[in-house]
Amino acid sequence: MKNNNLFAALRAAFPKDLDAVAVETDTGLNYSWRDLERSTAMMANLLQSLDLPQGARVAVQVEKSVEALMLYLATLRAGYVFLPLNTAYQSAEIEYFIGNAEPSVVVCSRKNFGWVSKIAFKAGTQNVFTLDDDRTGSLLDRAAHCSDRHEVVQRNADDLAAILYTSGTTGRSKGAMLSHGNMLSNALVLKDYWAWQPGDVLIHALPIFHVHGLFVAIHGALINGSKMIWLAKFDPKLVVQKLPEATVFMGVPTLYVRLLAEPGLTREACRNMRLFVAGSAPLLIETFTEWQERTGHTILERYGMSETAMLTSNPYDGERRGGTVGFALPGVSLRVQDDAGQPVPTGEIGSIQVKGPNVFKGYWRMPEKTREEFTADGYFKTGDVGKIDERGYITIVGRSKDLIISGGYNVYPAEIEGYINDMPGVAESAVVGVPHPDFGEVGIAVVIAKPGAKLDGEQIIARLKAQLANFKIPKRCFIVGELPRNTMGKVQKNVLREQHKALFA
Ligand code: MCA
Ligand code: AMP
Repeated sequence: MKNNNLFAALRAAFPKDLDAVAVETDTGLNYSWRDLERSTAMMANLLQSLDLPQGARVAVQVEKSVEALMLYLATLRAGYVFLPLNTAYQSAEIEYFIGNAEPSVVVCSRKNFGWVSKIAFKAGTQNVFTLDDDRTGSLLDRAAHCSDRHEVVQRNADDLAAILYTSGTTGRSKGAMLSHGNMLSNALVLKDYWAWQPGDVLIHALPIFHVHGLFVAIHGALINGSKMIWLAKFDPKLVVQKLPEATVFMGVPTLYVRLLAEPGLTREACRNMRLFVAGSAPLLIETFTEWQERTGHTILERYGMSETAMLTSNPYDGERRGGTVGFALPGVSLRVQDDAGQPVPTGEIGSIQVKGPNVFKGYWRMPEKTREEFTADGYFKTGDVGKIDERGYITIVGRSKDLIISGGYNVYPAEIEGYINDMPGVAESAVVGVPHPDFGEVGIAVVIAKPGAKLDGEQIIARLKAQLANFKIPKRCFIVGELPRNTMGKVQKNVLREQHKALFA
């Protein structure tokens, strides 16, 4: 029987020479393909020795490191479900994810072990390991005693491989369940569509707890047997320095904006580069054009979601049109519908819906929510609003979901408003996204005080910082007498966005 474990496909693409460099780090370490093979075997054996139930979740909140990458691969290899968590999440956020996902294994950094393990044990997790970005931690200590031989566990295409939490527009985050088949189909399509070649080298500069860095970038390189230049953190100077040794780079728009601020970004520096990919947030046409002028390269913009991995892409050969996200990828059906559920004419705006082998299996333990997000004929409602021009290029013009994308991270206003509304003296609040030169968009808060209460914007921000991941914190907080409302009494967020649109201009 064919093994549909995603790891089996990635493993099969390793080059013949297992001693060649697979990952080169910014601290001067070289990991060979054999290292990846052996270490993932050892970690997979460790996980399997824990006697975990079928479909057990392995929740991981650790700094970026090659060992963290190995842990992801080992989880696949052992047939368990990987649950990556943003390192910026604080205790309330982690408590929710662990409580909701009920992982059998939690891996965290040593400095967080005290509070993370408390949360994990309370939720019934029996195994909590540490892993730090200096190749230390109890996970590695334990794995060191395990065999480096391991047979990849048999998985079906529909078996779960990962759960990615994506915040809900109302209430709490939903776990998008992705299968081995979802991810492998997407990786294979992109390998072809972006014309990955022998000898390609990827600069990996993104975090590894979201689709872009974890799936698009890592699967892309591995399924092509390509070396990665692994940067623990995005550092524009270091990226520019490494460009001559690389052929492929992937980033959210903020990374391109920051790279353009580097005088060293020249045609000469990009002489060996083949492909620059952007996504996760809208790429401004100014950035697209300036990049072309500075480097001679045309950024390829693509569009995707946690629930679907990649959906559309500008072409590799053929015109890459700035401001568009290109065409639906092979195998993806994409349509634009009006509110009545009818297709809109070419060039007109409507809701984007998609279907394909990459579309997720539903939200973890939320069958109702899952049903709501699919149409009767099986299309997933992306919550993005867009149009398709006469040549078939798709443009995202907005979002029907109330979501701010800041530097490639999603911020859900409802979540932040909930925290602000719980503060003493607050009557109501509204969080909206406004344009920002570096992050593309950032959140700001507009707050009304209860009668007689005195509020201070700075204090509200300070309180939020103590509770939430840093990227979610509104960059400014205004105390006002009233919020603009429509005749139904609903807050007009578009009016607030308009009022504050020049705040960071
Ligand atoms: C950091 N800060 C931010 C953000 N990042 N504020 C708003 N939005 C952000 N994204 C703030 C911190 O709160 C902090 O503020 C200050 O900036 C410095 O923090 P630091 O962590 O040092 O920032 P940085 O290292 O400069 O990070 C910026 C970054 C990072 C490199 C652009 O945000 C990043 O890696 N973004 C990529 C996200 C990503 O991978 N997205 C893919 C999602 P203070 O000092 O006040 O505390 S996958 C996806 O969306 C789909 C499927 C897709 O299509 O790919
Ligand atoms: P997430 O679920 O965190 O992966 O975020 C997915 C959302 O990011 C999508 O629904 C879009 O709103 C947005 N997105 C991703 N890529 C692009 C892009 N190239 N242009 C505009 N929006 C994008």
